[in-house]
Amino acid sequence: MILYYQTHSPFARKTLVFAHEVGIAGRLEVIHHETSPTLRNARVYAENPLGKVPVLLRPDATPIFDSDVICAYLDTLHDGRKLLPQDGEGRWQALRLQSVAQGLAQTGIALRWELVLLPTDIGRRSRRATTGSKAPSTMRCCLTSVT
Ligand SMILES: N[C@@H](CCC(=O)N[C@@H](CS)C(=O)NCC(=O)O)C(=O)O
Repeated sequence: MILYYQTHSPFARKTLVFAHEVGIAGRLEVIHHETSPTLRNARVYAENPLGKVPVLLRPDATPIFDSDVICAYLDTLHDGRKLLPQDGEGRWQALRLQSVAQGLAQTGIALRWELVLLPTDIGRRSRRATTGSKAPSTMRCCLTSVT
């Protein structure tokens, strides 16, 4: 299987960490693909209509995307303890934690765009606005909620 990946993507990293945790990382060929709202990547768009990584290319099956979907799929490929239990309270605890991870990744990416990547004039206005932004407190709340 091929994983379209981007080293600075928390979503892509989540899938690779998951693969390591369940012991199947050796089955993945990880290929770095640079893609962003300002850099269209045709190879990524060919597999994911949203143009985003991570994407998992499966042999003899359609590609799948979205880190949560990829993690759920990877969890079906091993016989060990499932990281996403099928039922019971363990399932809701795992999905709760997954939501926190997803929220942290989204907030982190949004902050990076606001503070680092936006053109200077927009960025300057944005940085002023960020003083009252809820992003830092979202980060704090998410981290508190898992500790
Ligand atoms: N919900 C998706 C989000 C994936 C995502 O936003 N990936 C970013 C990299 S951090 C991306 O590929 N962005 C390219 C774009 O927005 O065009 C997931 O969990 O996989």
